Amino acid sequence: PAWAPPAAAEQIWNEFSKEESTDEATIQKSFIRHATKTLARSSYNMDQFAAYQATAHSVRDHLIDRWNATQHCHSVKDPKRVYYMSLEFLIGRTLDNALLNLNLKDHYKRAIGGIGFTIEDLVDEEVDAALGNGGLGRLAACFMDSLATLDYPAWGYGIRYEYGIFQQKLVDGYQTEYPDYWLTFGNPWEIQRLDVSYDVRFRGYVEKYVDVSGQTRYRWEGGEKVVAVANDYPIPGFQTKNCINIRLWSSKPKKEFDFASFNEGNYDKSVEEQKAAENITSVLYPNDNHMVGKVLRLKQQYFFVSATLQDIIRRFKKTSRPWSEFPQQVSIQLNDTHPTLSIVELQRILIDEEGLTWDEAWDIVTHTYSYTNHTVLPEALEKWAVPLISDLLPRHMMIIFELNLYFLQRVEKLFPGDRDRLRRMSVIEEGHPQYVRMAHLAAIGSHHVNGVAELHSELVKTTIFADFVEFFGKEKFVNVTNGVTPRRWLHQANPGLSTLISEKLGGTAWLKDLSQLDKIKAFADDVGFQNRFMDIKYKNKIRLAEYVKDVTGVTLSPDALFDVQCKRLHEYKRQHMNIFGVIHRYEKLKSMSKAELEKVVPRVVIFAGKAAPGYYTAKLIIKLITSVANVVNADPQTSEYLKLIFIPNYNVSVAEILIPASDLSQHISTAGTEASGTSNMKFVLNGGLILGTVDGANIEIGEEVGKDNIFFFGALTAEVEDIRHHQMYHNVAMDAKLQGVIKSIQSGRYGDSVIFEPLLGTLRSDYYLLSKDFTPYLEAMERVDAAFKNKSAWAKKCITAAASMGKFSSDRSIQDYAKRIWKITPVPTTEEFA
Ligand code: OX2
Repeated sequence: PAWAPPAAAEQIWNEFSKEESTDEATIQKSFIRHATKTLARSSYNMDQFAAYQATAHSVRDHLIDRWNATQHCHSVKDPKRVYYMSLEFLIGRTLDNALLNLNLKDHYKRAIGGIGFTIEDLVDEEVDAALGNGGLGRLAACFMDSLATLDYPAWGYGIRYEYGIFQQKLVDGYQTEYPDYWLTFGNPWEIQRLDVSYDVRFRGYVEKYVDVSGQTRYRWEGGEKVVAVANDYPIPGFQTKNCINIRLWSSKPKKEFDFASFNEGNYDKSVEEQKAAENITSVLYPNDNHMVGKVLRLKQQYFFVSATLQDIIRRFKKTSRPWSEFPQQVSIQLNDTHPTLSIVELQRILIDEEGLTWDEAWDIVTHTYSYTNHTVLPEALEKWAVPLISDLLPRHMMIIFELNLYFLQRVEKLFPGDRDRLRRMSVIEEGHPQYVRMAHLAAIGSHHVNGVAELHSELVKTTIFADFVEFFGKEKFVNVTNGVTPRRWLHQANPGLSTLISEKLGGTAWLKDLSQLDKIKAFADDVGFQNRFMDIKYKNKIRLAEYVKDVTGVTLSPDALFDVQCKRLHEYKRQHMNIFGVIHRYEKLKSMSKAELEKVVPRVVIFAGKAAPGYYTAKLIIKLITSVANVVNADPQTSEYLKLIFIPNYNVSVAEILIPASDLSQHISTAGTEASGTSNMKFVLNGGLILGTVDGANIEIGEEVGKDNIFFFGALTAEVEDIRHHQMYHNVAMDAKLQGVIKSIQSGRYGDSVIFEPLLGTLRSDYYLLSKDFTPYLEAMERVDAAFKNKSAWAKKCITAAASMGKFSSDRSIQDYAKRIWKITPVPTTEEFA
């Protein structure tokens, strides 16, 4: 039974568990208590990092108080909760974000200043929590901020990787990868919960038996077990008491140590099992939008799924409701197919362990889950070899075959004799070996499937799930356009602009209701406002130029047009089209007279982003960028008009400097390939314009900001297939300007061109349509240059565009999910719990 304080002690508990006050002296006392007691430092043994740690611990106390209050409130009120299952959470740094969300920044600034440190310096000491690859992981982090801010009873579940996404360094212009051991100096933001742990089984065998009521049943036995331990990461809402939790699992051995082996002198073997268990949560797989079928990755997925479901079920069982009420209490969102085994695992628990019938169980499962699809690119769709799953999870493989059979029987009923349809829709892809198509499994086991932007959600319905729409009906397939949190991506990253907006709107309420930004449009023509707006941009460009100087040694002029493309390296995102465009620009500058040069808009082109370590072509694109940069930046004839930068090790913290400083950002994926994109939203929100294709969320951004305030170009999604076909079978010549660029590379101007041949070779089949889009791309660039020359008109565009971004708050996305898919309502933490 749970312990309760004796009546006489209750008042003591209440009194001393109250959140500390936030006056200067109390903060200083808390800082010094943590410096001396938590860290065992003293005034003569302090440094900036220790000061960061002490500050973090002090802020963490506030988080924990609110976290406790929120948990207490939720367990008393017992509302329906949403569980956001994601193999990635790209959180970035926490200190600044927590201070701002808790509204404590000014208090800490003064208090820490009084002790002799500067809060901005301390913020810079923190290492990023980089437990994600790119957009998908960052989306999860934005969603957690919105869930907390909007008071929804929500949990995030994920893995506490010991190594996050690798650190990227440039060696001779090539990407080289270094491990991201982010936990070296501890992590003040996590709370290890050794008391919250679960066994997770792998391998073993399935036993068939007859139970007391004469039913044939199965149980999964034997194999090996590891332990999942919880690590909690508090996520504070903005201007609310609510503080929710991301629970990240780490793996531990079940048997600490094999003493028998040890005593026999077999030291290696005695620690082997321990190592293997710990390995499960060692490292994040560094592939974005690309499936690699490694056993350890499958182990990660099941480990995470098993621990999470045990935790959810334990919480559900506390209130002794019947199983039939599970979907009224629990909504589980699958962030892509990575956690899809959860569907199978819940079915297994319900029939094998809880004794429900297959149909009762399946009814609960299919009313609990919903699934977000983030891509229609074939190489990114997960499929696991049947022998792999059979070996690791024998009972799950049985259940998958069984649910597939029942499903296909229903398909057969609706479309009798349509064998090709059965083949297309099956969860099992036939072949040697067979594969399990995770997207089919996720769609069959979920009540809703959503895409992440309008166009993408249409593509989901007409391509990968066309047959499923015919079978289930179109209501199951919905759109929830992505969003970004304005707290981190404007208030925190761009304090200058945030302050200006608050001044004009009379307070900070817009940060919780981004549609209010609309009122800023009224100032778009106001020259005084334009100047202030562009002055903030200018200062952000200086901040970026300082950073660039620091990491690359190159000097940038903030008067130039800053043109940024920062995202994971991928052929579909077409960074190579951008660098080919830069080469074209450079060659043109070289051929210009002095008089012509004087009319040119100076430009700084900035790239940043990581390539998957095994993605050869993507890595070659980086090498080409850095090779061209070496030549361009050293050319006195053009250096006033063109600079080229590759910022290494792009991550959330770099994005926070880069995004507020851009005049133009590029989102130039081949139409139909980028599901949404989310940095496009951040750039416009920060007063930059987009050069983009008619793809993903660019389209909806264009609808909001108006066609004069975005630079669109390129083939449309509906044309892409025909263009590919035509190129392939009709000997279409390559675009002449692109040919010129290729020649320039092959001339050796940017170093030995032989190394770039494999990259140039991709242009022969040109799957991503660079040739088709190249001239329109260059023409769009000319429109950008012309527009940038008119300072006031440019400012007006930027202001209008930024003020039109209300739709793209992740708060709106989360409200969409909550109302239409999860059916949950806000539960604010009221005073009696605080
Ligand atoms: C990304 C998508 O590529 C991107 O377009 C989208 O904005 C983001 O997810 C968030 O929805 N892995 N990463 C993604 O998809 C996959 C698969």
